[in-house]
Amino acid sequence: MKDVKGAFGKFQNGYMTSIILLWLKTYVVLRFLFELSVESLLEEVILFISPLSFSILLFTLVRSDKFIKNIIYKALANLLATGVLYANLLYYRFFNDFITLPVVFQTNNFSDLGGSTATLANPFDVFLFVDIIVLTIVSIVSAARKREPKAEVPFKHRSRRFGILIALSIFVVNVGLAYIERPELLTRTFDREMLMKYLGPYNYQMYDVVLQSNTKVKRAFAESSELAPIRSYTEETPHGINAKMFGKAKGKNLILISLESTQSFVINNKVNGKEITPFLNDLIDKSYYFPNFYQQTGQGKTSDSEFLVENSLYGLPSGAVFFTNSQNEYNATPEILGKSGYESAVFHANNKSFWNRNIMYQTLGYDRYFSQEDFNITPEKSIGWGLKDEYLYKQSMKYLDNLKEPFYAKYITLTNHFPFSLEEEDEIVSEWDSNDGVFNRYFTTVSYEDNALKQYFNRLKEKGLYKDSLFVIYGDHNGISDNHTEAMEKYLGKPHTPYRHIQLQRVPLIIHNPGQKGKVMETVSGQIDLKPTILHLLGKHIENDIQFGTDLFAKERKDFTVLRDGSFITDKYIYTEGKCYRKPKGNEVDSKQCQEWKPIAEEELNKSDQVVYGDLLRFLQPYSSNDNVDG
Ligand code: GP9
Ligand code: MN
Repeated sequence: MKDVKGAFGKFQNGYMTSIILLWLKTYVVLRFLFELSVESLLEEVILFISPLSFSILLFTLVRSDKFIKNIIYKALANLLATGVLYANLLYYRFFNDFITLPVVFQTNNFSDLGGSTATLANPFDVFLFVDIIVLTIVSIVSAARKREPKAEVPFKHRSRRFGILIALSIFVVNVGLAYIERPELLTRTFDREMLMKYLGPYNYQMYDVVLQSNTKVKRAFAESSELAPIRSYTEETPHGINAKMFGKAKGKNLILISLESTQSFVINNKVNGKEITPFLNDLIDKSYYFPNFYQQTGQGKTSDSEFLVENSLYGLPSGAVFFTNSQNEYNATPEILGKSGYESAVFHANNKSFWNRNIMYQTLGYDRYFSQEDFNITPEKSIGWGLKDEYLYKQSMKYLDNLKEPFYAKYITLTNHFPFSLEEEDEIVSEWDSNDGVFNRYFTTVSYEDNALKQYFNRLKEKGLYKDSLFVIYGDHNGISDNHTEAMEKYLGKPHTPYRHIQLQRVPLIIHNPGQKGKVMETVSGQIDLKPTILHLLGKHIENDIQFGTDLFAKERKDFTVLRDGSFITDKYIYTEGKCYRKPKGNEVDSKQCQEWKPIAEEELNKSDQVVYGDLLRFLQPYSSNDNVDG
């Protein structure tokens, strides 16, 4: 009890008052001056408590027994915290985003901001600093009144420890509640807006510093000599070129469509007697279709798939590489195509800071990013995660019109995202009838996605853009997790085994070059293979690059692909959870059968991780491209 008194008892020292004022003013700014979407009572509670732990910690750490020091430290600490808060507010008013370390070092961002500070600042902002001034004056006056300042109750070590303990406990409760809303928030990062909402500005800023410093440390220990063995490894794998296919779509626009949570098992399949994806099924008959194409994402989900596709590098074993390594040097597809005169743009109607896209897309070399703020999103046009796919496509047309041809346009769809909600009027197939609502609804949103794509193709045809474009359409990752195995078993009529789990990681890949004949390509492949495939089709072969994938049309490519958890698939076997299974029945066989591939799979992932952690592409000579390879 004495500790409680020691830590909090002396209001006149301004300890508690400072804590409460910083907490409350931060809350008010968070809640009313930033436009954070607070969607539930729990989110309200989290937002309310989020600045408290840091407030306690800060004033506990700086508290001193000496009157003058106490006054000065308290004021400086408050000024620092309020400064961070205010900097975020100004930054938000300009960029509609929060400060993260990489942008602090991008000088153009801050010079933009600096030039506009006068317009961004509001006279009422001064109230953010009023408490500091008032508290300081009150403390000085009360100090002056005391005859013997040293008679102040000393702030014992025990009391400081107690204050820290209270701060940590509140932090744990804060994070615990945040995890109820968003499991794995700290390991996967997700979105700056979410972090700000769930951690408060100070904890968020500290988290950001830890995350970015971790990356910097790993990078600092990397040396250019690490590059040679990795290059010789990636060059060992045949990066063949199919002479007949090379340049098949030369000069065309590239339209890449990431189908949210779309797995291959829905292709050419039915629900309640109706085709689930009639448009894709038709398109497949006029395209190259890859039934053995696997998703290779990790915790970064959609963003990992983007990373794999654009760079032919794997995402990381934990966290989202879009957050952890957004400042690396890459040779990504948009940058490469940009050097050949392509204008590149991404269309995705979500918060731009989700998966750190607004930062990462600059690094990857995109010219434009059309995000939530560029679309007209109304409740009628939205469902689940936001703008319905049909409006994403529809509203993108005017932007597409303004892109210089040839262009590279990437669409990231959203409607087929967990929990797969759809209004009845948008249902093309009806829900399936198991006990599992999520699984039943999945068919309706996949079918909606398929139909929206059909409308998009019609629009492109009307505009005359269809024939001049190469289409690459792929599923980003699985949508039905192992929480729905019972329904999946019932639907497929097959027991769920580790073998089946891997086979369910197949996502559709359709490469459509208008006018071509359809062909089913059985090669075992993954998202890692898309970059060389696309570039070769567009007639670009990149020297001086590190790519772990292989052109899907190359004659000498091996039937082999590795998933992020180390599982792998060959033409005959699947290896997962330490066991080897024979295709196509999935019976377990002696693990020796898979043995020869195991070290290759490990090496593949390790080498790619080494490239990313060490930012090794910065040591490469600038790439050269050879447009006239004839195989
Ligand atoms: C978010 C969207 C979905 O912007 O890409 O992300 P996911 O949860 O699928 O990774
Ligand atoms: Mn996704």
